[in-house]
Amino acid sequence: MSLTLYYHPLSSYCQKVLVALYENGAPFTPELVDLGNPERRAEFLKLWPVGKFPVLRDGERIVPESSIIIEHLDRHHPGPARLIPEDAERALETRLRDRFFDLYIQEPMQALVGDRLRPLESRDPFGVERAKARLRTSYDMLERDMAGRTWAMGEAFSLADCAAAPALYYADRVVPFRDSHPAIAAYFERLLQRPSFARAVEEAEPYRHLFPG
Ligand SMILES: N[C@@H](CCC(=O)N[C@@H](CS)C(=O)NCC(=O)O)C(=O)O
Repeated sequence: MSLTLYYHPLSSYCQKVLVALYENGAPFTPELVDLGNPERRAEFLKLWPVGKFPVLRDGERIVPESSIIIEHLDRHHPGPARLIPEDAERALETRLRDRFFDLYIQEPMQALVGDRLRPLESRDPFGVERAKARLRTSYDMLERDMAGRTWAMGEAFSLADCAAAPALYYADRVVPFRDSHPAIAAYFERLLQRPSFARAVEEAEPYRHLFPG
């Protein structure tokens, strides 16, 4: 079945899936979605009314949600890189780490970026402080966790690293960690050098000016 990825190159969750696709080597057609264009938005909402990307089309099947897309690729289009370990316990641990990056790094990062995009009178200083505190707690947890590890699950690159790379990339722009958290900084450097993520970052470059601040 042919694969189409509905995405935007600047989007952190889309980059998470791009990293998986580039690791896996599965051929796919990229379909850039401009949510600011009413026609394109309406077409996209027919696929996934929630209106969030990435969304993968695999033949007739529509697969939303970045983690589920990566699971789908691993199961139905396995490539050289298996991103979910075979071992059930390690698979569970990998999914937990994926959830950690999505819920406790991406989510507060998105709240902070979203606040910058609001008109001044609609900003939410309380929400901003709460999101910053959540990020600092997550950094402290991750700093302890990454000591002595190459990737989030140890030696094998996994789903959790796909989630980590764009989450940390943008989180560092809103609450910098490189001076305060050396183990995360070293991990992030490895992620930046990883060809799959380096490619996603390079492809986002023409849109970088759209990132606030
Ligand atoms: N849980 C979703 C989150 C996806 C998400 O938040 N995507 C953002 C871009 S990074 C989006 O579509 N934003 C547009 C909007 O909310 O209107 C996933 O893992 O795919």
